[in-house]
Amino acid sequence: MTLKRIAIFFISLLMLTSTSLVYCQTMDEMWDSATSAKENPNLKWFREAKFGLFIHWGLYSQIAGTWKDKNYYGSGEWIMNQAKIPVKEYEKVAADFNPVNFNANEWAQLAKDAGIKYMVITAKHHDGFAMYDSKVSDFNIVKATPFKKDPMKALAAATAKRGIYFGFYYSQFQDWHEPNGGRNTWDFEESKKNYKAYYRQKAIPQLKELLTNYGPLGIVWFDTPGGLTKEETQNLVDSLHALQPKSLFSSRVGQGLGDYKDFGDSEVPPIPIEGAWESIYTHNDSWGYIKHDLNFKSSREIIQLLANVASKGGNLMLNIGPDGKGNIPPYSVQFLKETGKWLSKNGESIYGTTYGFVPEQPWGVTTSKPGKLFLHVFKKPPDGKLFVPGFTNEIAKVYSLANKKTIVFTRKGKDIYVNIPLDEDAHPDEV
Ligand code: H79
Repeated sequence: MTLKRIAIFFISLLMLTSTSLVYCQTMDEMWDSATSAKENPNLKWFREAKFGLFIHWGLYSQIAGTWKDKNYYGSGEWIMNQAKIPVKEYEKVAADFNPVNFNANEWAQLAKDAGIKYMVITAKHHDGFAMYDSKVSDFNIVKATPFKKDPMKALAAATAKRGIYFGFYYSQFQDWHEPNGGRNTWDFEESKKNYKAYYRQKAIPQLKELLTNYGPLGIVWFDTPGGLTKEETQNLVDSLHALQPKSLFSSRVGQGLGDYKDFGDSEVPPIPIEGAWESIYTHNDSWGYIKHDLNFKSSREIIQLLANVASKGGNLMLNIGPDGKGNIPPYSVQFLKETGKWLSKNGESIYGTTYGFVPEQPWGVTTSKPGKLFLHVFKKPPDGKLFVPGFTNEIAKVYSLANKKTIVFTRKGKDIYVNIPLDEDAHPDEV
């Protein structure tokens, strides 16, 4: 038996500038078998991508969380529902929606600089407003607003140019604009609704437009299924897959018929999960733009979230909510760029990895690649000795990923202790 050696990387996630990672090499065979299971070949890019950008952008971005002098919190894209705004009044917002600062190349370049590998944007949220040129319903950005252009065309081109996979979010069941759509109970009586008619007249034809007119899509991201049986959902999936055979469908298409799994909104599973999956997170506390919500996660928090999700084997799709003028909130721009800087040095510990075989520790989490273990250190132990339990593989080398400096370690039975350098991060709270 040949014991192949391990290299351990050490990344410190304490400071942006000195994120440390420990890297180990183990038996290649062990890792090969872990990834040999046959799965949908279209999932390969998705499993390696690790970092996606979710964008919630619609008429609610123009409303920005305030309706009739009352501020709403939580989910800006829900304001029509929360304030029970009648369809006729909500429609009027379109006359003021003119995102003149929207710049597809800037958005796509920000994603690129942030180290993002795929982007999913709301083509239609629960409010029923189409953010693209739709022939199916006039309630869309081209017909109903002074902007008159299709931003999705430009974004599809700008992402393709940069090698970023592009996808649409589409609310297939909830549609508060339509008498037969799901969940508008303040304008329309639930008992009189004919969901099938809504699917036939709006949702399916619009999905067909989106899957036909915007080039190859990486993902179609469905949300909050309803109103269809399993068989009807299967028919929907089949008819859409025929238009985009390689596109992945999110699990919220319903009835267990998605290609990969999404957990609840803003949820990371506590232990590693097999198979392709994704965690979605808001950057502040809302998906859609709310001007009084400035509770943005710092780049350090984003990086730790990304590492944490990767350490359980999944992708992080982080959301941003551009405003009604088409500006991405400045904190999102800044913190995404800082995340990208960290990834440019430490990306090897994220992209193409899977969960690490050392479970979550008080100091942080682990990810792995064949022959390598990455220790993501969020919190350095006060004595500078990082305890890595149950580690019996032969170790070739332990070093810092960012600066490649070799790090000393000691073995005690089945455990190892890695001597990580103590630096300015030792201060718990520098004021
Ligand atoms: O698009 C985002 C959400 O709008 C959507 N999924 C993510 C990706 C979503 N649809 N439904 N839900 C989430 C669950 C609904 C939660 C609610 Fe509420 C709790 C609705 C009313 C109370 C959240 C808080 C929305 C309004 C207040």
